[in-house]
Amino acid sequence: MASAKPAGRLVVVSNRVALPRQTAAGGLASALRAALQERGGLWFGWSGKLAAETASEVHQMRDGKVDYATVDLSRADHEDFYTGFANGTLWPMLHYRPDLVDYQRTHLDGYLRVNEIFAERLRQLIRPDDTIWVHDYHLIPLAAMLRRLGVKNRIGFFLHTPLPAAGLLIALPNHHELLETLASYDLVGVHTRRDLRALEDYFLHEAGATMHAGGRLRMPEGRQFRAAAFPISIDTEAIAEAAQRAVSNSEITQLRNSMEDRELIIGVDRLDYSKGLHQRFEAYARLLERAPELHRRIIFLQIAPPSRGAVLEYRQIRRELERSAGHINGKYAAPDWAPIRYINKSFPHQLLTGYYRTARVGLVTPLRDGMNLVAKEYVACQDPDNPGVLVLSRFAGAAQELTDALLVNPADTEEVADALERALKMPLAERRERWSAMMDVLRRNDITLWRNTFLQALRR
Ligand code: GDG
Repeated sequence: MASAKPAGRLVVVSNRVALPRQTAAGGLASALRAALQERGGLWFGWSGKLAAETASEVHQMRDGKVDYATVDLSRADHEDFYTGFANGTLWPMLHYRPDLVDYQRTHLDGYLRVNEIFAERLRQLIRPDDTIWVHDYHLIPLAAMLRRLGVKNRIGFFLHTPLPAAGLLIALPNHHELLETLASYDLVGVHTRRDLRALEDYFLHEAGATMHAGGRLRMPEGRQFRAAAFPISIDTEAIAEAAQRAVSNSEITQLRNSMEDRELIIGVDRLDYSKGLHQRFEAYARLLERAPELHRRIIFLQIAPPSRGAVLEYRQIRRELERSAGHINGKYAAPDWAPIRYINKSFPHQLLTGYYRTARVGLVTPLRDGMNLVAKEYVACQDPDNPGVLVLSRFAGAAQELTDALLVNPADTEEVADALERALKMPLAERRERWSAMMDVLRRNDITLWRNTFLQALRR
C-alpha cells in the first residue's frame, strides 16, 4: 500500500453485526472483520435482539484487537425502523420499485429515532483519531446526527444497494431531509459508475450542490464531500480454494449422483423480489417449452433462503414461486426427472461453493442489484479445466465488470431462454476463454482491494 499505515482505530457501523464465532458470516462480514483485526477497531450496530426498550444498554465484547458493541431494539422501533422504513420504503425505492413502496410517516419517524439513538450511543465510544465507516441504507442519516453531537472524525458511508436516477428518487417523500444528510460524510461510496452518476445528478440538480476539483460536491451552505464508485468483490482466492476442496464433500457427491449425466443450472438468491426469481422461472419454462431435446437432460437447482418474512411482499413472493415451481414440475416432470429443484433454506457457504462448481450454468438474473456477489462467487468456484457459463442480468452491478458473462435483460423471457440454451451448448474453448477473462477481473479486484481502496480514499 502506497500511503503509511493509518493511525487510530477503524469503527465499522452496520445494522447487523457479525459477532465472533457466528457461523453465518458472509464474505462482507469476514472482509470487515479482517480490516478491524488488522488495525484494531470497533464494530457497532444492532444486536439482532428485541428488548423492552431500544438501547437500554450497550452489550460489549472483545475478540483479539476488535471490540463489539451492540444494542437491542424495542419491538416498535424494529418494526418502524427496520421492517417499515428500511425494508418497506427504502429497499423497493432503491431497487427501482416505487410501486412496492409502503410509506408511512411513523416509519420514517422510527427510522430517524433509531439512527439518533445509535448516534448517541456510538458517540460515547468514539476516540478522536478513529475512522468511522457506516454501511448501508439503514443508516443514511447517522453522520449528520453524529456531527450534530460534535463528532469531527472522518466518516465514510458505503451504499450496498443501487441508487436510482434522481427522477425516481424525488418520488420518495421527504427525500431532501433524508438524502441530503449524505453530505455530512467525508466520502460516500457506491458500487458502480451508474450509481455514482445518479448520486451526482441528485445532488447537482435537486440539492443545489456544485461540483469542484477532485470530484468534490459542495452544498449550498458550504459543506463539501466526495462520492466515488468502489465495486465490492469477494475473497477470490479463498473461494476458489474452498470450491476445489468442497467437491469431495459427501453432499456434493450425492448431488452429482442424483444428477446422473444431466447438466445442472444453479441459482442462489435471498428470496427477494429484486432477484427476478419469478421471471427466471418463466424463462426456464420457456426453454423447456421450445427445446424438448433438453428434457431429462437438465436440472435447475434454485436455492432461495427466506428473508424479511415480516414484510408482506416477501411472503407473497414465496407463495408465488412455490406455485410456479410446482406448475413447471407438474407440466414437464417425468417419473424419474423433475426439471426444477426449488429449496427454501440456507446452506453453509462452503457447500454452496461446491454446488456452484458442479453447475454448468450459473443463472443470476436480478431485476436490479447493487453488485450481486453470487455472480462473482459462481465464477471463482469454477474448475479451470472445465468451467461453467455465467448468465448474468445487465442490471446487476456485477455486469459492469463481468462483461464476458452472457448478459441478459431478466425481463425478456426469450432472451434469457436463448442465453440458457447457448450456455448449455457452449463449446469448451469458448467457456474457458470467457471464464479466464472474468477470473482475471476477480483476481485484480478482490474484497481486500475494495476495502483498502475505500479506506485510503477516506483518509485523503
Ligand atoms: C446486498 C446487495 C450486494 C446466499 N445464500 C446463502 C448464502 N448466500 C450468500 C451468497 C453471497 C451473499 O449471501 C449474497 O450476496 P449478494 O450480493 O448476492 O446479495 P444481497 O444479499 O442482496 O446483498 C448486493 C451485496 O449486498 C454486497 O454489497 O452485492 O447487491 O443487495 O455471498 O453466497 N450464504 C450461506 N448460505 C446460503 O444459503 N452461507
